[in-house]
Amino acid sequence: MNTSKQVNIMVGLMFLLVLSFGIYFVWDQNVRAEDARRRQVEENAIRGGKIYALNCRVCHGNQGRGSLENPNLPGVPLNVGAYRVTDPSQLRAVHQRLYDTIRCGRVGTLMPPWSIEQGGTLNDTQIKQILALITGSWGDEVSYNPEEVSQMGWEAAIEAAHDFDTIRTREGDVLRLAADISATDTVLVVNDAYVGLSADQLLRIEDEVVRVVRAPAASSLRRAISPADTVLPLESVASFREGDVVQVDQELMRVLAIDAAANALQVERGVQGTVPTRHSDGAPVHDPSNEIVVERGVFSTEPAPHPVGTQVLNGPIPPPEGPLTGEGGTPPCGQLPPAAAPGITPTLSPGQPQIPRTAQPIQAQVVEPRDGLIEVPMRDNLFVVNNLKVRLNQSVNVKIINEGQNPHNLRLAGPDGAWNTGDDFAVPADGSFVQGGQEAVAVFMPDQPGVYVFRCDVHPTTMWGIVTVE
Ligand code: HEC
Ligand SMILES: [Cu+2]
Repeated sequence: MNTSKQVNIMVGLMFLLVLSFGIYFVWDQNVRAEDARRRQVEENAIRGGKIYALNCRVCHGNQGRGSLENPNLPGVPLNVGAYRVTDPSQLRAVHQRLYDTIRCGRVGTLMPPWSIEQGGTLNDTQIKQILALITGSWGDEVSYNPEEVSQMGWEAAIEAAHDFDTIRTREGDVLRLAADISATDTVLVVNDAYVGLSADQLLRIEDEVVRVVRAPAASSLRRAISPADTVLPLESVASFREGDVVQVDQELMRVLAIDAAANALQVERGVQGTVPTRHSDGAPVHDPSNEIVVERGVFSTEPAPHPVGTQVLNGPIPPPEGPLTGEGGTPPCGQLPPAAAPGITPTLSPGQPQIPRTAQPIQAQVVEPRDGLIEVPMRDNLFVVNNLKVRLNQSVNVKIINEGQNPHNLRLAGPDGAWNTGDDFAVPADGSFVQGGQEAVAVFMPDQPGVYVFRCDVHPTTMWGIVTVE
């Protein structure tokens, strides 16, 4: 082999080496750019989750499932697949609608305006981070996996809610059950009841919500006391009762009398074999039994047994009932309710649920079946027709047509007037929802005359109507 051939081979190899470095470099740049984009959308969705937990869960629920999570919540479900779109033009429309609603609120409902220029507390970036949470995409670019990103955001929201609701004990542990409770026990023993509970406060234990009936007696000394003092000056005597045994440091005392005017307890010192000692200013004075008397299964939850060690969290804050957005003042930007003919006030059959004042008006125009079919178009968020009339013992096909983008359904409370019971009539019949652009039919066979209400389970404060059976 001569030298020039060797040189040529060397040059060729060097060239290949340089070329592969170049390809690798470009490829690596792309991968890094892609990684950075993923991280950006994920981080924004997670921030959105935290902002959500702070501001929105009181109405839309800890998990973002609103009225589906708990019928007491007025907010619509936001943690649903329908918002996590993968089509770019659809994404733009969904983003715009959510953005307008969050910025401006929705007139005539409880949804308040959130943007700073509308008197709210969120800046534009924070609102867009909430959009990343709901849709799983950042900006108008569909993300690599909207479903996965949105779920990350909702997990962050649930975790943040848990953190906000955690109650800490004096030892720095979290508040927990110190004994098992059955579904009917009304006294909870906890690891430390000196955590500032008050009567009527709601607590959350797993999926159950309980209401504090009697908060454990607890306050603190307003001044230091000597071993001989029989008057305890307290910050508040409100939670104490005569006859209680209370604990201060290691000493137990019996409450003989309560002087509400002086905010003081008269006590017998050193009972049950304990020794009177000096106690300093600010020392906790409390019921040593660590018992909380509660009402079980409130806030539409079910009483259930809970094992020892289960965390006891601050419960949900009951959602406000008003004022409605835009009520009595200038309506905020956009989102005006659809112009509706003034509604009628129907006379419902006895026992039917009351139509909430946030509901769409009941139309004067009555719609009856044609060839055994009633069509009920729906938009975001209303029944386009909501005053239906059918014949007793005649089966009729009820078809709902979702012309909007949100999920909807139609549910009749039935003659028993209660939701989600055996005599309900629902479209779709299996209790699912109809996504935007889709429709569903179910056969309605009314066998009792009367005037019944129906609503959409996803929008139970706004989408309502009536069916007259005669
Ligand atoms: C005081 C209760 C309340 C609070 C707090 C609240 N919402 Fe709402 N929100 C509602 C109600 C009620 C509706 C339903 C309006 C309707 O039926 O059209 C709604 C509707 C929405 C919708 C429209 C859904 C759709 O497509 O129809 C979005 C988005 C939304 N809320 C986001 C938020 C966000 C984000 C926050 C927190 C920053 C928040 N909401 C806080 C009550 C509330
Ligand atoms: Cu609906």
